Amino acid sequence: MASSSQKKAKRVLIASSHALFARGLSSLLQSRQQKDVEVVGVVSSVEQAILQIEKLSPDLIVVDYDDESLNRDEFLARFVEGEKRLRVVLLSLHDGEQALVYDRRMLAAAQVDDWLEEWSRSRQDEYSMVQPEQRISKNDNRSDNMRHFITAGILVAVVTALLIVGLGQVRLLPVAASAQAQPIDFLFNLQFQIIAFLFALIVVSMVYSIIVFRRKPGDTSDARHIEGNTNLEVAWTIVPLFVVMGLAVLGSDGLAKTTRAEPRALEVNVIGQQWSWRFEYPELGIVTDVMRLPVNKQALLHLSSIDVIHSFWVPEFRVKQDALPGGEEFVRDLRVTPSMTGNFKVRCAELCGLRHAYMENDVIVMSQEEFDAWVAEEQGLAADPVERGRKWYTTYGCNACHSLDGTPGVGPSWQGIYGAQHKLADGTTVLVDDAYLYQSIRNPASQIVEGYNNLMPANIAEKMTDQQVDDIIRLIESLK
Ligand SMILES: [Cu+2]
Repeated sequence: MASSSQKKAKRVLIASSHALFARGLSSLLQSRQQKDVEVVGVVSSVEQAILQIEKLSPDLIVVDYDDESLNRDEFLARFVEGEKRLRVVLLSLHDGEQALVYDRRMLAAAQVDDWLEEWSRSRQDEYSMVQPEQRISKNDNRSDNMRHFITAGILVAVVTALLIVGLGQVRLLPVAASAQAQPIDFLFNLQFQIIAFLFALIVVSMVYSIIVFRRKPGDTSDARHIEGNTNLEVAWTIVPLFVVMGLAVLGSDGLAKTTRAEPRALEVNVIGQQWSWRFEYPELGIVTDVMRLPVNKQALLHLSSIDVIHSFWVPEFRVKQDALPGGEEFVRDLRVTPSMTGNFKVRCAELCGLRHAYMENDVIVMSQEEFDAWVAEEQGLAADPVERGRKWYTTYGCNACHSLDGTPGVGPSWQGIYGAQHKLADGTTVLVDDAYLYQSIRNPASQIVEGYNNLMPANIAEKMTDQQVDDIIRLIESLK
């Protein structure tokens, strides 16, 4: 008659001599909305429990672990191992955060009700009790989870697509103008897409959780305690491992493609100096400050520097390489196959001093015919020494520091200095003539003009012939 209702509600007998324990546990169970748990009585000793057990017929005895006056072992011996076979839980409510139960597991307070629920469910199974409400709510949970999962998944896909399409509109990279740019851009875009997905995955999960799983008004319960999820942990270890290994394979392939050598490449010595570039075509006997390259033909650049470390970088070509000082053994090679004609700029990508930001020279990619025409023109040099001097002035980068029109620069302007008296840093005065100019070009540190620093590279004229130095002096003379 009363048996069915007895089985439905868990009848709990509390064993504690502290009134606060019974009250605390009751309110804990109530706050957990354990409506099917009923506290049927409170006892303060094993003897009392034995007396009450028939009358109250509890399903569970909760023993106050911290009550020194109780004999815990006796409770366990009599009710767990004895013929009664009751469930006994030793529970410590020492602090509000954790409840310590008899099998020594640490449970968060929030887990006590899970634990009780689990217990009641296994009991129901024992008695073949069917509680339809509970089954349905479990199925509800599962379909709820699936719904959240699918919704968040769709949002992640949408945000990823928006990021890729939206940021694809922003020109992050300049036009790709070399064969080497293809594998580099491919990898760049691939990684960009992966990063867009990861960004969406993290931000969507976060925002979705903040909005959908926020605490409802009046809900004071704690969240479910989760120990871990092995499947998830294995997945988030294995998946990135394969992604990174895949990227390593693609990266090696890209590196092989960008460094692939073509047999008949055009050789160019690229020399960086503070703060200009010089280009020598050893097979053609041309020296220039504007790099000219024929389209669709690989250029093999030998990079070096005469002073500090510079870095050769034409963003449209994508590839970049340092130009190091130190002579032959420090020469670095870089291969570029221009894939479209046009005007570009080489800039220095290594902070190299005062005018680093202005260390730009023109790079012109032209058709093979135009290139051949330029070579022919360049090989027949001008007859006028001043004209030639003007050429060496830019070719050897003098223009980086010395103006021709009186504009002050890092070094003295060349305008009007020939034949004048120069005051030197050591206090002496010198006449600017051929001998002085020759000396200043060949050995810049020997005589420093007052008000200027010793910045001119000592070996700047190493590659200049005496004829070229003389051409420059004739240019200076023409600026009187
Ligand atoms: Cu530089």
